[in-house]
Amino acid sequence: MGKNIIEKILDTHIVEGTSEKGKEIGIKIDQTLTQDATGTAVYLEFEAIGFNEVKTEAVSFVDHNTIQVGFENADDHKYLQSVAEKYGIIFSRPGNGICHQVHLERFAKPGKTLIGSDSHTPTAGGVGSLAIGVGGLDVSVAMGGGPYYLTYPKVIKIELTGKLQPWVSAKDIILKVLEVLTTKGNVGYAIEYGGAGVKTLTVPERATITNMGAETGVTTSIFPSDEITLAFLKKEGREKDWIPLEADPDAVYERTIEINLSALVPMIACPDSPDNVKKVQDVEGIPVDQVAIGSCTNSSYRDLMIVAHILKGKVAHKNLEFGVAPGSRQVLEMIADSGGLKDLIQSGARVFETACGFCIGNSFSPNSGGVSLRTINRNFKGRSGTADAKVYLVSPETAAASVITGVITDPRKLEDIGIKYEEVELPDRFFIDDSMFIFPKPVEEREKVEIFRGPNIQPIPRNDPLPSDINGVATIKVGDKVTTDHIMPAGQYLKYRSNIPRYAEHVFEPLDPTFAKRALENKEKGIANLVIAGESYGQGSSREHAALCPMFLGVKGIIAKTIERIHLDNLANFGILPLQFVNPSDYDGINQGDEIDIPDILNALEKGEKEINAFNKTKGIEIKLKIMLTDRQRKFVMAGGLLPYTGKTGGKK
Ligand code: MIC
Ligand code: SF4
Repeated sequence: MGKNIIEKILDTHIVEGTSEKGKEIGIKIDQTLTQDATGTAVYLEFEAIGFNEVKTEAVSFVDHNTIQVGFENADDHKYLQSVAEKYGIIFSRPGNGICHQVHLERFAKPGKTLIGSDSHTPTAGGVGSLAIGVGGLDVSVAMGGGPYYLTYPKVIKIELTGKLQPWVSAKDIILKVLEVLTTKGNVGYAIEYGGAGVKTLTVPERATITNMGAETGVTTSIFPSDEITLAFLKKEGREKDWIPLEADPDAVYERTIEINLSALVPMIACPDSPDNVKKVQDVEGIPVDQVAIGSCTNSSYRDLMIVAHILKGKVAHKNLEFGVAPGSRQVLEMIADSGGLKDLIQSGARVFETACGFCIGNSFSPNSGGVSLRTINRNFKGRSGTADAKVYLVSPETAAASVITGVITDPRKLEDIGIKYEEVELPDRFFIDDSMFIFPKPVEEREKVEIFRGPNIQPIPRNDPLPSDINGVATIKVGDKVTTDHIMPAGQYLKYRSNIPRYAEHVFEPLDPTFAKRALENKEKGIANLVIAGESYGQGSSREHAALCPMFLGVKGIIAKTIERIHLDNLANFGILPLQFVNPSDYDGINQGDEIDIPDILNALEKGEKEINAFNKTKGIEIKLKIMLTDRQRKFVMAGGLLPYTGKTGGKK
């Protein structure tokens, strides 16, 4: 039987387990990436485990926390740079660009495995790399040479036919995919693109699609590696990295979804979820307060040049604020060179630094109740930094059209005001300048490197072993689709990522600002905190802080209808029990504040039980729960997490 692309790459990287869908396997990892906001924890953990050098091609990027109000972010940058120099990691200096964009340009390779401590790592799937977003501790282990464990995924094929019409672009394709697959129910799946339509898409366009595949919750998304991939790698001076990669003609898929590109129209994700997708024409006319173009989804040369072309000779509508953040230094240099930057400046764009910036909510927040049109990938409530803002996700074309009119506008209408569609030609060679990377020194020189630890760098706290019985309370009850942005908000608190006790003060703040205090009080009284949740708990970001900080507050278990992949692994890594209702309707029988016991839990884990009974003492009801742990994970959850299991403390001070 033939293989699809994902099976081909997995099967050449398996080091533990067998190629059986739904079963846990361990794979060898070729490349790793980290970014600063998750990276400090990754390297504290790497040090705690006691590794002396990296075994992967590892890159450490600084792109998230570049606002630097106070000393904290700068402390983090210095820590990261010194760790990189010590252990032989490539360091991408702040200003060099967003990790995924830069990795795609300079490092991503077809056929290789990549894991990154950021959920949008699958961006590299645009060149045919098997790229997966994971929690930080999993990256530390892989950097040290350990396998990365995942469930062998079931593969969905998205068959692209036809060709995009003018004013419709890659973002509209992935929004269409999100309309079909939604943001929940896709755990255990991966997406592979195929069909004649693939040949009509350049690598940056493919990368927009694989990037935002993260929002569906699949393990990864990938495109074949073909002559278009080769052409892209040539432009980057990396043709030697190319290998051809395609599915066998008789490859088997779990399900096939067909999208006819010729029939696709501009799409928009409405507040407050990336799957609340509509046609732009159906929401046209809504007044816009802000347009923000950038992020790892849509800030390539092609994306910014189409915006520059649309806005040439125009000024942003007086009722809105307009900002652009180029994805990388390469993109910025190239739009400067080709005149696009001038057109943007003349249109009134506020040109931000090449970083995540507004996408993570640390700057350019919208006004109260404001409508913000963004080319980014997430519009969760409050993520922009303004709790009641209404964020819409759109293509660069729709964003630019709306900059001119001041209202949500279908870009196809631009023709009515005399703006002709012009395809953006990619230059033969991209601007290549690796001078903002610091490459590893020879091993002898690394020994002398002193690691910088400013006051913001605190060790990773250690969890206690799991008690034999859990006597707990439902400290909080939340609904469906609670994201890691709800559990562990980023934005203004990002600077505490390396200081867990301080960051933990804000756990669940967007949903219940009293949670952290209440949880700590319970912990001090020896009462276990339990979180009751609906479907798709922990979707969104890979931040392990959404497990680490609740752990610090004494959270012992999450009882949910379903839990998303990366978050589930993070919970296990830090010794929090991921439990799912056997009967989802039991969710209704629990109220916040109910006392809940899970007797004999340790014993159940030891014996490999798949289910356990919990008792709601307040209501006198028994609740059947599935224990969502593999045999491998059980061992370390019993010990209080992976670090205590391996006898490691939480990092040096
Ligand atoms: C995000 O887009 O939510 C982030 C910020 O890039 C996160 C990582 C983080 O929280 O640091 C992600 O996607 O994993
Ligand atoms: Fe940065 Fe936004 Fe991409 Fe996350 S989604 S890596 S915050 S640009």
